[in-house]
Amino acid sequence: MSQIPSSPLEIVSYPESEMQARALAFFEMMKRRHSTRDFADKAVPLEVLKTCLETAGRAPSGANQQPWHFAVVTDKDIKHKIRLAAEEEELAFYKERASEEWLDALAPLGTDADKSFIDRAGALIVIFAQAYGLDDAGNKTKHYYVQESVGIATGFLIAALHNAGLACLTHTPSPMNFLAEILQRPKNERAYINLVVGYPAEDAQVPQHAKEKKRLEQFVSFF
Ligand code: IYR
Repeated sequence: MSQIPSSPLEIVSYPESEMQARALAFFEMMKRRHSTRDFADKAVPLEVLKTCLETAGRAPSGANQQPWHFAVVTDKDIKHKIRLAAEEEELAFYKERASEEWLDALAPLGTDADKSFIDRAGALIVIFAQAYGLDDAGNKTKHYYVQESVGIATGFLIAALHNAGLACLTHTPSPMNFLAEILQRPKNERAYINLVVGYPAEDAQVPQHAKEKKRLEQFVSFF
């Protein structure tokens, strides 16, 4: 490899038995993660969100360009504005835009155009993908593997939030241009996911369908 400035990789190695115990403990923790639409009407600690966002910011990305922006919304008026704009799109989706096939696929989840959980949940983390960069002079710079990079960072964030004891829902109204407008994001950014974050309601439910996960043999092959 060519000589580039570098520093040692800080990785902790474990004996094999401990590796497996740690892998299992993480799996047991992540196994309990499910999206929910039932949130408690309760503020979430900003400090916890910030720490989880630090984790998201450590995701690998194309050419380390980190082509993401996370807009944290806890202001009730802005959340409400987002709820109303989302419900307008969702109404059109459920009434006209969605194909029969799509509605059939969603039926076991029981979703509809009611997005009142946006008002209740303590925070929205609206994730934006930077389709291209803008240098100091305002010129466009190319970004690589944007969707992959933002997807990985979102995965890091979801795992971090769950680990901290918060629930979330990946909400993807379509189209979601209204998010960039309301949050006044620059023209190189596209809303990627509206992550609804909060304490779960005491009786928070998970649809049975969401618990039906493929077995390892169904989604993994070894060569
Ligand atoms: N955006 C709509 C529809 C929806 C689509 C998929 I794919 C889902 O997994 C869930 C919902 C909504 O949020 O209701």
